Amino acid sequence: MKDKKDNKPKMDKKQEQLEKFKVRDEGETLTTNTGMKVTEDEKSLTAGRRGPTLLEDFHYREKMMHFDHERIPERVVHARGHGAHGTFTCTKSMKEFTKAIIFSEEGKETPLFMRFSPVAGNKGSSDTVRDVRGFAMKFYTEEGNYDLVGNNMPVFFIQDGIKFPDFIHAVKMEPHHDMPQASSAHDTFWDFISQNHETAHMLMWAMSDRGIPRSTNMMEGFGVHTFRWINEDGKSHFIKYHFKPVLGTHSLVWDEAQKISGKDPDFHRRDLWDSIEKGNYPKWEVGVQLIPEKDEFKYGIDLLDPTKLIPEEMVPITIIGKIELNKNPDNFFAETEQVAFHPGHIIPGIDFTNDPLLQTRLFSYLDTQLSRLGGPNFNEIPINRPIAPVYNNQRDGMHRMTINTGQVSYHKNFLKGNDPHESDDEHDYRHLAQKVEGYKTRERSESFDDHFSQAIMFYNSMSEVEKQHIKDAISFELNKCESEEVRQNTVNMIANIDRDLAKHVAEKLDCKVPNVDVKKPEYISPALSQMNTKFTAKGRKALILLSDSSYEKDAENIIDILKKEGCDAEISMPKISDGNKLKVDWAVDTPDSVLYDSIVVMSDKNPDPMFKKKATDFLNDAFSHYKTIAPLGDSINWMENWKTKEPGVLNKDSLDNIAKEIAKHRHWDRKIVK
Ligand code: HDD
Repeated sequence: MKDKKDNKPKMDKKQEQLEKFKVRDEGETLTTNTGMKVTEDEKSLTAGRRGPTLLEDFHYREKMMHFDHERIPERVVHARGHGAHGTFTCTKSMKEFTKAIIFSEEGKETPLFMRFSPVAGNKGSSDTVRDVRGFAMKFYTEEGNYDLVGNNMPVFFIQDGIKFPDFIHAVKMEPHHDMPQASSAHDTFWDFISQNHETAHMLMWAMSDRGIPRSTNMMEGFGVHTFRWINEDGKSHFIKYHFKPVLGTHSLVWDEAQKISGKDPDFHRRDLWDSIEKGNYPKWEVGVQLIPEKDEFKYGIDLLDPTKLIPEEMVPITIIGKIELNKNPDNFFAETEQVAFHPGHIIPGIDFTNDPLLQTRLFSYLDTQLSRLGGPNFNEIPINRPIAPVYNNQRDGMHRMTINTGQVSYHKNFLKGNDPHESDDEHDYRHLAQKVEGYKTRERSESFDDHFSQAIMFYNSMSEVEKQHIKDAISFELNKCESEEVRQNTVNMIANIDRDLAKHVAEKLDCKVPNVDVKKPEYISPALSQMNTKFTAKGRKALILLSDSSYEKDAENIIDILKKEGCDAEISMPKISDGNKLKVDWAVDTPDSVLYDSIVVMSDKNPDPMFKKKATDFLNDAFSHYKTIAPLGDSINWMENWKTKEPGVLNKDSLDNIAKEIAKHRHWDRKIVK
């Protein structure tokens, strides 16, 4: 819902609730935590002007005590993350299939908070590492919080959560020396991969371009597991959630991603923050694949196996809503750090399946909050509070906020007329009456045994460019492994996916390719290739470098062309004081080519030497990252001749096409010398 005056989102119920907890101290006097006004905050209390500090200094002690304890344990996985508030709007009523209040009425808006997070790195690591990205949503519905804790990839590395600690130990830093930070390029990860072939499909995703997204706003999201929807008649459907970014799904290239990690480790966080501040609200279309219970076995793919997806071409996605992120948090710790997701936070109309990964997750998320947030009352923290009222007999514990009145805190009771009482409303949540039988066992159904068909499908659904990126990524990562056996084991494993892929890696790393009869792909899913996504200049950013202010007019023209297509531009000159009319964002030694989607240079013959060096580097870097560039004026002579004839290299005659060229994302048909 938008406020008509300034197009800013109106305050929803969650924002109204959060507002009550906000502290604004403009014009206020400093106080202690007990509210006493403070008259001196810079000098501790000492015995004499040059004497020792006194234990009596209650103000100093309170201030230091709080500071000493202001860190909490970071998340054991997904430690680094950034988030925002927004709105989910239902665009197609799904009442027929689910009684979930958020999906049952066209036009219904539900407040939500989303957090995005690489998995392996520590809280202080970088945004653009190669990794899976968390895609976690908390919907604040009138019937309770609904958490959908997904990823930007639709499958997972393992089939059963009992292996999660093993997998995470393998991917995170090795315990003896705590390296490498935020990277899967090391022995233990690849040892795990090559000893656990169920990882094959997800490995292809992680080593593909999906592992290095261009932007949070250009990431596809997935619920991963098959869930159930239950309608008012108690009828169940299987569903899989999809979130399609309106800007399309796009990625960085590996060299660029690594350089960004140094130049701006907050690249994704900053981009999300800036786009919301500018009113370019990130958006996703929300869709589901619906599978009637009777069709559970129709596709030959076990819906309970989280290493498998159902191709969109097999079961099409029905678009049921949209997400818009339209408000940045006011306080990172209070909101983004303290938000606590849990796949078990559901509402009537939603239910689980027996996917063994999902089932095990249902234990872990509650449990982990105890050490992270210090006790069982974390749902009382403002960001986690439901907008639905909470009444039960749970009491006390660390940091309890509510004051539950009265004598009675148990069920059943006579003294309070049995309140709070159980609901007898048919609409409210009841476990689906599912027939379960069998022997207790630690065995898995044979339908979980096929580990390679979908890895083969994924690899073969990629374009040649994308396949090459997978080959390069695996070679890079394995090259960082010290154990020759781990490298060979991995080549042995990927030989089951594609011979050419295995050959490429083996040749680079001096391994042998085993003779494996690779299965023919059973199907190809074009929707998996990022070549078939949406392309737009919206959300992109160009850097325009000017050697002097005589080019300001030309720069303004380009900015106009770009702005019309929703593409931002920043200006750099030798010094920021060099601008005449135009605001100069950066002195030329501050920005970097890798932080932009396009580089434009306008220069005369004798620019400042630093400007010339930087602008040449920027153009060459952007060229080798397949980006649109425009070397204008004398800068055309700073590039090798052949490059200026390559696709996406504009000159003064083709400059008007700049937004169209940027919208292509990358010019893959460019010859790049590697
Ligand atoms: Fe998990 C965090 C997503 C498997 C145990 N997970 C976490 C977050 C996301 C996911 C997005 C960050 C939430 C946030 O922003 O606070 N996890 C997934 C997906 C999985 C998955 C999509 C597979 C389909 N996770 C998984 C398994 C287990 C866990 C199998 C354990 C059995 N995950 C956790 C956790 C975390 C977590 C240890 C760490 C912090 C937290 O929960 O709140 O409980």
